[in-house]
Amino acid sequence: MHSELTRARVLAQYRGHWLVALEAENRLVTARGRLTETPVTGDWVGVDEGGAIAHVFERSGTIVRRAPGERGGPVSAHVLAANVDLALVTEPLPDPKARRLERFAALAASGGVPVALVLTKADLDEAGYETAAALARRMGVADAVAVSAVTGEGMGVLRSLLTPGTTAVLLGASGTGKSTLVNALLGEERMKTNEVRASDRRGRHTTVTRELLTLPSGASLIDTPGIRVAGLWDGTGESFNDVDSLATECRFADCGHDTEPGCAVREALDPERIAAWRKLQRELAWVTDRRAAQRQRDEWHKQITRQMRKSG
Ligand SMILES: Nc1nc2c(ncn2[C@@H]2O[C@H](COP(=O)(O)OP(=O)(O)OP(=O)(O)O)[C@@H](O)[C@H]2O)c(=O)[nH]1
Ligand SMILES: [Mg+2]
Ligand SMILES: [Zn+2]
Repeated sequence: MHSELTRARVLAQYRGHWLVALEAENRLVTARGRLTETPVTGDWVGVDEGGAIAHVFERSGTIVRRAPGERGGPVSAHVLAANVDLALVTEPLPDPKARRLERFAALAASGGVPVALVLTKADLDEAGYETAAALARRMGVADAVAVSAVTGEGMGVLRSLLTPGTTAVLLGASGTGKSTLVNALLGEERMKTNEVRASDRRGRHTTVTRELLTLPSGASLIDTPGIRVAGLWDGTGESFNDVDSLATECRFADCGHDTEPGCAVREALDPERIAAWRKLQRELAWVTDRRAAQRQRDEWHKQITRQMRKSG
């Protein structure tokens, strides 16, 4: 069916246009008719002879968040990147926020994407490596690195995580130094970077598109705009395996790891870790409710339409 299509990778997504990598060249293309999915950065697509995307191949490893919508409005999914093998979750030293790391890690894990912690700006913190190791232990993440684009510290370790032929994505708040890392790995100033605000060290949302770049090693890396709201959409994946496995040893099967006696989770884990888990669980319960209500409403609409057709 797709024999006349050329396979290509989406490098960047614009309004109604996509930059795709064809075997011989990069080309800006449109889309043909109604696609089952809107192509996103990292997608493998089929481009037809007229130069339009006609097919989106099945994805593996996606970064999906809840689209930031209006309060009370419908909830929907926003796919940030597709066919990702590793998420590099970034937070800056000397004061990396565990909560933010846990949220981004959950987002990646929920799409089946393994996580590595990347603590940036290691030149500003002498204990960066120890902090990275401690956070990784707490979060149950195997790979953690403290890097500095200024001194080059940790860049070798970071490079070793980026296997040729695989795709990694940088995920983190604005100003954490994602684009600076991309430039350091590329060996050229390809991406624009910007100083953080002096008052509160927040970034200025310099990067505005999700862009897939090929590193000299042959690994692909997706730079993303700093995410303001990383709302969960579909569970927390394996990012809270510690809570989940300890929970089987709690005295009560429905233990909330709060004030119940015989709680194995509270016995073993840091209260802040449990608090982070609880916060994300509450948010997910809300999203799941909203999604169920929407599905019900859609179903109801369909039924009404069917009945009106029959009687009309
Ligand atoms: N001291 C120090 N500063 C760094 C390092 N890496 C990045 N920065 C600085 O942090 C600021 C923000 O870096 P960017 O690379 O623009 O951050 P970003 O994460 O891409 O931000 P957005 O595109 O807005 O999401 C810049 O002023 C960088 O020079 C580092 O290793 N050490
Ligand atoms: Mg950037
Ligand atoms: Zn418990």
